[in-house]
Amino acid sequence: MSPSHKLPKDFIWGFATAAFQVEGSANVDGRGKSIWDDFAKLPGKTLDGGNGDVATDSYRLWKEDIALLASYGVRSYRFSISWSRVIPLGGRNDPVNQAGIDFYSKFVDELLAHGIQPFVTLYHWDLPQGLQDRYGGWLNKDEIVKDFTNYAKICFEALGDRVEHWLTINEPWCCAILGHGRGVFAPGRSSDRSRNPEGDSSTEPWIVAHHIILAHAHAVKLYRDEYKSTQKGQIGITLNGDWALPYDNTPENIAAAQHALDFAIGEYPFSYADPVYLGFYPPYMREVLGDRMPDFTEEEWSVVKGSSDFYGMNTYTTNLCRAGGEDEFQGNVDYTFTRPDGSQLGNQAHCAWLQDYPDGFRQLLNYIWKRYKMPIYVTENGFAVKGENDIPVEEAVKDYDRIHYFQGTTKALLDAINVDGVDIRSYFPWSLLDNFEWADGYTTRFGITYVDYETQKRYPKESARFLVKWFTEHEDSETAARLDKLKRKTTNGSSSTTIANGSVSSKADTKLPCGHEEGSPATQQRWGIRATFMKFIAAILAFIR
Ligand code: GBH
Repeated sequence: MSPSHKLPKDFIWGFATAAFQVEGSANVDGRGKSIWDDFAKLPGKTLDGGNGDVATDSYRLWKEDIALLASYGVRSYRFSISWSRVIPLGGRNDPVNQAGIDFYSKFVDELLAHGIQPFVTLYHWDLPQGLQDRYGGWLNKDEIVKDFTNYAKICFEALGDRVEHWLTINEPWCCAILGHGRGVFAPGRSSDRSRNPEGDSSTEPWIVAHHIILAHAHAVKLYRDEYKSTQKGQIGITLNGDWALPYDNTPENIAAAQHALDFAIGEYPFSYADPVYLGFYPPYMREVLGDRMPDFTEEEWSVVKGSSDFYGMNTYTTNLCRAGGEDEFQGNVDYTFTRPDGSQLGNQAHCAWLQDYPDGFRQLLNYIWKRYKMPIYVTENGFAVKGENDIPVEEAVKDYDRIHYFQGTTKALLDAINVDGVDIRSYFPWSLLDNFEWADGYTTRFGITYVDYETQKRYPKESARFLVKWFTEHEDSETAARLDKLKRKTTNGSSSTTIANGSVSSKADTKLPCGHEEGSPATQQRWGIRATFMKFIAAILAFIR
């Protein structure tokens, strides 16, 4: 493969998860409640009535999950820290839970021992319930900014000597709009009294969004002032945003697509990227929101502007945009996947909001690069195969629609880098595991690994095989050599099994890549021969010794 078809030097790839979606063990080792604990248990909040009490049981199965990552041969793992494990009640004067810190500390050590770089999110939507109860959580500027900064400080202190990549907050749009506008996510606030007992959708989302940006910015300032010079890491925010195409060539729909981007990349009805990277809100936001739009003081702006070392990007799809519509949260733009001629933009996923359209990914990467001129870390990208939850595991692991999606996005990624010249530094498919998909419960599966929720067994899907092979083949050879050395050094001379090339080194265990004794019939067959061979070699070695 010619060098121009490779990924750039030091490119980071791996898989992603979030604490509440995988950890479970809600009442274990001193963890306090998060706002998702009780919310998920209210009738009608999740599609299947699922909650986070067990999830993929990853708090208990953490070593198996890391062994699975190692078997895939990833270079990095993006996971999030549960704030209420570290500070059960959440606040700056509340007790710190050493058991929580110890858990993440040994987790980071184990990752590093396998040559896997931790890529850590501080906040992926699981606010301590204690702070929601005490002062309304994100609605209270003075308290939440101080408490989040204090929580961040504890994490930098405890893990910053080993963590080189920090994300402050995952997708503020979702906390603001889904949590305080539509009321479909915790804490479940909106003006819709048939849905939520409290809230004001016309003001709270903007207030919350505003405070999130400020809390993020203060955590970054703290890191830069007190830790960066010694810990030498990168820190930033990660934003959701999908590409927007005009529905047709009419001027109003072309304008609608730009408005969707202002509200989206700028983050839907509330631009996050413009304030963080450019130091202002998009004028269109002000036009729509008028005096409901909060503003920062000059002093606040000086903390907010430039408060991210990179552009953290979570993106999944592309929307066709039509002017009109009542939905302020989408910038009064209607979304569709159906073109004027009736055809679909791409393959439909299990969730209504997602279709496969890789060219949109490439265009979005270009748009962000031109607008913000920041290196881009793609921190989430993925697909939920339609009906995957309704078929047996043997079929679910043959996830060809997901492979199709990733074939498209990996090619788009490479073209954006090598043809368009966009500075992209990481790619994390969502998700390592099928997991608790928020309001969808467990009905929607985003994993590249299938999880049987009854047994908690993990089964690599075909898409995992595709991705691992693709990234292994496209890694720059110097980077690969450097990272392999790290792995060999830290794993005591043995490189672990990777599913990319199927090679098994001398000291690698004979376990399946799913980290359990057995896999699906298909997986069993594939690994059975290799395992038998390994046992044979091990027996000979034992005999010689
Ligand atoms: C990510 O958000 C999350 O970070 C992750 O936790 C989650 O598991 C993953 O997506 C898969 O969903 O039609 O109004 O309900 C992705 C961004 C923004 C995509 C909200 C879905 C639904 C809008 N999400 N969007 S709505």
